[in-house]
Amino acid sequence: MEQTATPNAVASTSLDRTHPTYTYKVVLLGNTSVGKSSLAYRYVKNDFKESLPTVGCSFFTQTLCLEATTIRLEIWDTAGQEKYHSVCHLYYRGAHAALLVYDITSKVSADRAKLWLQELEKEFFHDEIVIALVGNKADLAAEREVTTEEGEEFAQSKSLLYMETSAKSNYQVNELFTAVGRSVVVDECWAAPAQGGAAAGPSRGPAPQRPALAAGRTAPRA
Ligand SMILES: Nc1nc2c(ncn2[C@@H]2O[C@H](COP(=O)(O)OP(=O)(O)O)[C@@H](O)[C@H]2O)c(=O)[nH]1
Ligand SMILES: [Mg+2]
Repeated sequence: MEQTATPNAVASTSLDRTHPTYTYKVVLLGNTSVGKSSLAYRYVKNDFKESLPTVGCSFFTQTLCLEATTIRLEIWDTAGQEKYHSVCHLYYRGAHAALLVYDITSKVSADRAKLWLQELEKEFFHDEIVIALVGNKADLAAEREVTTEEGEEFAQSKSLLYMETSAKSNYQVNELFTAVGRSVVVDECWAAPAQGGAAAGPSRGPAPQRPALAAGRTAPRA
């Protein structure tokens, strides 16, 4: 795990100069204990621990190979400050994607995910950030309080990506981050079409006329 004070995305060049590697910031949001740290740990370390240590504002990095490009995801995890609903602006700043995580066995956590979405809406314009709604702990289906349909419908109504996952049983964790990575790349291509080159990814609803990126967001550079 690394610590950083430089959240903004950067473009670097891999050894093969025809394949620049872009770094995108992905923030994890959601109530305490929904499995945010476990999802990051599963994705980056392919492991699961019943109890993960709480470290200060930290991020994991993971390289993701997509069809036409290689990107690096900088996955930011909270230090538990969500308990007090006090996730600060610096945490969000420059984020390209946010994962709104809830626990499928907790209706309360799903309701709170909607509040986290409102927080994000205060910080970002709608098309400025890729947002995925994530119903974690899918392995606990017997204790389910939130149906897949409920999650799906809410996500669709807000044009969010949607996926159920299990950090514990490694269900759809890679798929989640791959879908988010693809969506971010597609968004950046909309923002800077002349510098395109990314493959098409999953859609978040009808293709809109993309507005320019707001200040603080960095589009890929060749
Ligand atoms: N059954 C199950 N437990 C999980 C899963 N993900 C996390 N947990 C457990 O839920 C608790 C909270 O996980 P953690 O990742 O620390 O949540 P965070 O507070 O959102 O970062 C821990 O006991 C984890 O072992 C999952 O997919 N399935
Ligand atoms: Mg945590």
